Amino acid sequence: MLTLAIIKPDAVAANKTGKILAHLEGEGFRLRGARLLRLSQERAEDFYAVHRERPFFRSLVTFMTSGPALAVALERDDAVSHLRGVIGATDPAEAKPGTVRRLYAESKERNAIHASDSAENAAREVAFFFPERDLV
Ligand code: 3AN
Repeated sequence: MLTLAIIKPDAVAANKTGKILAHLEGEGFRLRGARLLRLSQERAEDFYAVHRERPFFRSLVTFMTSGPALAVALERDDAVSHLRGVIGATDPAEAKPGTVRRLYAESKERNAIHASDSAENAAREVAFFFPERDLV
């Protein structure tokens, strides 16, 4: 089963990309696709369309377009729910010790990593960044 993670601009800018990828590999995820990219405003708005009405939407889009991010397609048994556990709560102050966000995130918005939250969203989000031919 595949899921989608994005190592966000805060973590890429702070040179935490390698540590976060090592953490994910240590949890048994295998890389099936990887792309370093800078999201355009239009693409970021599309990706986060479900949050359009939330008060933090504009700020989230500004942050996600602020610099390079690394999108990765990851494979593992039970990939979606396992990755959600590994990344921890949205707010790093509330994330359990040892989770990616507790270890590497700066704040509730600048929270180092995105992970798909359902099988349906994982399928949409993997396809958003990786055409079938780009999955290895
Ligand atoms: P998660 O990433 O844990 O699934 P969501 O889907 O509720 O959390 O939120 C999507 C993204 O929006 C978060 N990763 C975070 O960057 C940002 N975000 C969520 N809630 C807030 C908030 N209250 N203030 C600022 N940014 C937020």
